Amino acid sequence: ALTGAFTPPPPTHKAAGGAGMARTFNFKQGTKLVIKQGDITTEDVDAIVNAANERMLGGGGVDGAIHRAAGPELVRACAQHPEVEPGVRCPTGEARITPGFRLPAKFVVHTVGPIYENDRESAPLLAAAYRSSIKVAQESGVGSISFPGISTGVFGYPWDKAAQVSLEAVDAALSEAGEANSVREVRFVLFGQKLYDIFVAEAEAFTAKE
Ligand code: AR6
Repeated sequence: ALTGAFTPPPPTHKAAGGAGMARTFNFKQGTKLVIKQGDITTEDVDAIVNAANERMLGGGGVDGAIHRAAGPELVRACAQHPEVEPGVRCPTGEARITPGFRLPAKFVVHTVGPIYENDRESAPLLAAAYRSSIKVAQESGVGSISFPGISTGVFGYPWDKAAQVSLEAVDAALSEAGEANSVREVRFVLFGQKLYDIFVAEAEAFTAKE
């Protein structure tokens, strides 16, 4: 009765449950896609993406972790971005870039995902956050970039839907840039195993579609 219940993990799959699990895929225009479990603040890439809020002066979750690891210079660099309206430095769906200061990453791309309301309103805003992030990264010649699961924490986006929208948005942004694309590797760095598993499943379905 248990036949087929156990499938050996693929070679890139490290011990189940352990931090450091990672799977590698490819977007159709050639950029490498890595899905991994871990802490984004330790990523040794050109840029890490922060799931910020519109004020852009820090917060909880991954935002708090990035500000703690980058040091107090980060909030000062954020504050230098002008307010586009009172209290808003980065409207939802847009992105801003700063140096990474004490982080291994050279840059932090700050973006703001939506507070989840419903798919019709929230999906275009989540997609815009990813596309804007890729765009500002490309403008700085970024070759490798790590994303957290934007909006999957306090902003409450359902995880399976977030994974689908996120991967499709990055794929579209990379394709749109054409020859001008500098981004050769995109990583999703997910904190917990459940979100990691959901992103892996979506990447498998997504890359099989192409
Ligand atoms: N590395 C990777 N992922 C992390 C880390 C980390 N060090 N820490 C948390 N996560 P959230 P949001 C995951 O709530 O939903 C902030 O207060 C976390 O498990 O950080 O976009 C901002 O200032 C979750 O999967 O961001 C905003 O006000 C994901 O990162 C608001 O939260 C995002 O969770 C943004 O909400």
